[in-house]
Amino acid sequence: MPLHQTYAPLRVDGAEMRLVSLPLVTPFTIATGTMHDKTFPLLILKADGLEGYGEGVMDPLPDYLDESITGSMDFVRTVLLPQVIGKSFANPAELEALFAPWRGFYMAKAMVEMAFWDLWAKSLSLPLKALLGGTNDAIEVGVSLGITSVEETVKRAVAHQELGYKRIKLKIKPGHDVAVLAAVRKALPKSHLTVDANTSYSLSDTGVFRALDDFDLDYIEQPLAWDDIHDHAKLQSRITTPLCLDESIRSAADARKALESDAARVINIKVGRVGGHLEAKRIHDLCAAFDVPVWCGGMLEGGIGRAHNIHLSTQPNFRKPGDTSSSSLYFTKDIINEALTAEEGLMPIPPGSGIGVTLDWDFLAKVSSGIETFSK
Ligand code: OSB
Ligand code: MG
Repeated sequence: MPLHQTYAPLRVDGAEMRLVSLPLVTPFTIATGTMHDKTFPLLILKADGLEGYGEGVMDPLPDYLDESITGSMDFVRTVLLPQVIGKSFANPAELEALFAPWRGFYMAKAMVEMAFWDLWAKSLSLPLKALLGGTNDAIEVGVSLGITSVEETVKRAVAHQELGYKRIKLKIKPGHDVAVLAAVRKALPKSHLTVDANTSYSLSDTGVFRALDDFDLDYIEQPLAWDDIHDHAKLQSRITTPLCLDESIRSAADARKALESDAARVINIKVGRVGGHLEAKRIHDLCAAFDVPVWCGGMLEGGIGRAHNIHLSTQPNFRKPGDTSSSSLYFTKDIINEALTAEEGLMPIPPGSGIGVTLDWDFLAKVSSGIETFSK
């Protein structure tokens, strides 16, 4: 079903935005810091008695990319929602076009756009994946393991391999790289292994990446600065392991530059990072044209963001396992009624229209603050 097709317009009657905070089962450490809980804005858009859900992936402070929860929520409240509420849209592209003039705020735009996709899919009684052009009934998933001691990392990598995860991703940072890989590779000689440096190295560390070439990694994710595609191309020319970009790709235009300059041979797509499902699809399609595989990254999402990621990952060029692992690895209790659980590394697509999951309102009330309502 072509996305530009005009359907009966859907009028957005109102919205609700709140902040949700869930404790993490285990603290999650990456090169830029440690998370003890997951705090995120949840947006509900309303139309025709239906509700569409979107989850923001910005962090409290701008340490992954340049958005923060308070800054982005203010932008949603004062700029984006007034552009949407009381207006009618025939499809997500019409809504996206209204946001095009604004620089940055990718995650803020994505939260609103994603909620509209869910609402629109529900109004058409279709699962989101059908509207995105997805074909799979389940998706392959891996797991992302935070930084801990070498010994603990080996234990956790082996345990997740035994659970059937299709790929194990290890977070690295300067001083915590070659030795941890040597130990995990020894324990798991055949597993698909990758590393994610979250921007913590520079070109002067080329020796570290040459040493990592010995461990048969599927790819090395985002070793260099978040805004530097050029230096990634230089690094790729010096090593054999494929590079994968995460933070550096904010748009299909960025993806084109990375692909044309051989700065990435794999791309991690996160809907929030690129401004929504439409831009995610453009990147997906462009990578397919270059015969470059993509996979779906994660930001430790709650159930709403996780369900969006699962539908996104059904598109055919998601040819490598994503980070959308079981929500029970992160939370003892999630804000949705349905369990999102991978078995043997396969995550089923939640059935039903839209993203296919429903909010546990009683639990949500206990973990929410600052509920705001918007209407025309
Ligand atoms: O770089 O992919 C990343 C978590 C928080 C911030 C950045 C990243 C991550 C992850 C975890 O790797 C992915 C997940 O399990 O959701
Ligand atoms: Mg990453």
